[in-house]
Amino acid sequence: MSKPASDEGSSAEGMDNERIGNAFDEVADLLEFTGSNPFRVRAYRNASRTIRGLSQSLRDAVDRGDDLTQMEGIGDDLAGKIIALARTGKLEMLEELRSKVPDGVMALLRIPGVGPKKAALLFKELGIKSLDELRTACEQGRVRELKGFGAKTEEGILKGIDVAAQANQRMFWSEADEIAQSLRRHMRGCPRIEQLEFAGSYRRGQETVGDLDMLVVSSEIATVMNQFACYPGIAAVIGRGDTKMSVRLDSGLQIDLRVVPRESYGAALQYFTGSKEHNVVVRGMAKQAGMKINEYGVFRVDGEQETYVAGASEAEVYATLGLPLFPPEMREARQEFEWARQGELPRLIELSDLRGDLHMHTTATDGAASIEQMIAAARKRGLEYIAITDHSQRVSMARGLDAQRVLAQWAEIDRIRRELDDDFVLLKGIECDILEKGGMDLPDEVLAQADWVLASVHYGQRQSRAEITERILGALDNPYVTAIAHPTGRLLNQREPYEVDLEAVFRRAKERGKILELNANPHRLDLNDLHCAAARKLGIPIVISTDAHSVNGLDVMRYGILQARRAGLTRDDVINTRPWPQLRKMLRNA
Ligand code: DGT
Ligand code: CA
Ligand code: CA
Ligand code: ZN
Repeated sequence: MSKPASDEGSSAEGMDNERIGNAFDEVADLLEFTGSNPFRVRAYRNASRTIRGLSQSLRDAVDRGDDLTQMEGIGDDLAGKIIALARTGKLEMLEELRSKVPDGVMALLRIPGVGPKKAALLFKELGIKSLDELRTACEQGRVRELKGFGAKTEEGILKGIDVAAQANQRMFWSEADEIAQSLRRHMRGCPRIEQLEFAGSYRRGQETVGDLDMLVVSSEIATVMNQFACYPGIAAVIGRGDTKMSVRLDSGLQIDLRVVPRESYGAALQYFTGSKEHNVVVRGMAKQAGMKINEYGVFRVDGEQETYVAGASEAEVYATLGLPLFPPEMREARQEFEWARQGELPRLIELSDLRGDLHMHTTATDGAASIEQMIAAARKRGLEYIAITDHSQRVSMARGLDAQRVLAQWAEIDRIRRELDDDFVLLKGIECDILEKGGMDLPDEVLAQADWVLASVHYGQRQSRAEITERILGALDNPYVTAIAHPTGRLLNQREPYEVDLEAVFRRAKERGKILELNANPHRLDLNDLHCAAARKLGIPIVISTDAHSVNGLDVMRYGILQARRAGLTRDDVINTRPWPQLRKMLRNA
């Protein structure tokens, strides 16, 4: 067996053990679905289990030309398929099988209790090709008529369809975080764990998470896995091998556990934190330096000889390449290597840098707490100033404020201010709608009396790109508007951003000295990380706001901070890190 021309190419396009295992499982599902010989189906399932349980990388084994048939359950045929998958990432047979089965049918397999056989029956007998079609068939009572189904199964399927539909979606980071924290508490019940960390997109603070990757250092692997297996809320154990175990929770989230030895912990953490793109660059640098880096460690390569040089901590792994310990949020192969070359990473913003919150609602509109309650909660969280920004009249569902009511609220704020200590500042604000036809929802004479005016689009989100862009540019031209709130209107997993020419918005914001909001609500998080980075480059100030509608709503700030860190923002890029006297001067100059 000859070595591939370039290691880098093969690993970038190739697959690791998990992906090869996934491919074999899919082959097995498809074979079973198409009514293939059960022995053949089982051969692929067994091979998948063997591969997932391996403690070494198949990619490396293929590179070295190892004899794969030495592995349990792997004959010549399967060995050939592993080589193809490791080298090209593709398997001809799998492509062919996929082409025989309509898209969507395999989604039926995600329903708990529906395997390939039942799915095949649903397809052949009722012509069902998607989750939606299956839901309709269940509701019409057609599924219970099938042989081996019955009313109970039908009911179970109907429930399971929602689970399956969810399994397709990436989870909000905030929800994944709750699970990660509860799982961490659960794993504390196992005294044999030396280290535990969650890697992957979760650690990088991505706004949504595909699955959770948990790393554990322990010498007692079985004990750790047994503890994991009894975590409440596990719907199924997907696989359990020598060092790796995967489960799916009732919520649909998959969790991969890897148990690694102490000397590999840093290397594994680095590898599984990713991103993949970041790791490709790191591996390339290692190669340049005559080294090799993988999830087991950093190795000096000397002909056939590989000597372990580092791996216990991430810092030492990076240090062997002369690289700094990148904060996980930076690891996207965007600017981090350039920063490292220049000798210094930016000091990313932290939650404790924030001194104020400039977007929140009260009982005057759709909030659940009074102004006084919001003040007390903000103080408890260490803030020095807040702006009350209730909705304007156009948002009638939230009983938005007309000119008279907002002026009354500001009079009340003046009264409260007189009772406040000097160390806390309460601002008269408003979240004023940008009307569908353009223009602001409140007259200029009213806006002129505010300390802080947010402008936002809530209605007419389906207008054309030109119309929406014009509306926002118009708001930026208004001398009393301070900032644009949630500038793209997206709701993660639910609503796409509205059509808007953000470049034009950024240019105008820059010209007019306006501020753009990063909304910290974990379901919004607009601007996204790339937008924030672009704003930073242009020197447009960002405000990170909670948009709280209750006292607890103030706690979402940390999600906004994560997003800001992914964008590379520092304290200086975010205006609500400034003490109030400084911020006040900035707003005056604006
Ligand atoms: P996710 O789960 O879709 O939100 O995203 P990640 O980044 O958590 O991806 P995941 O769970 O597939 O893998 C975790 C990390 O492991 C990933 O960020 C980098 C590393 N990794 C996984 N597979 C590969 C691979 O085939 N090649 C390389 N270089 N790295 C990989
Ligand atoms: Ca992941
Ligand atoms: Ca994973
Ligand atoms: Zn709001």
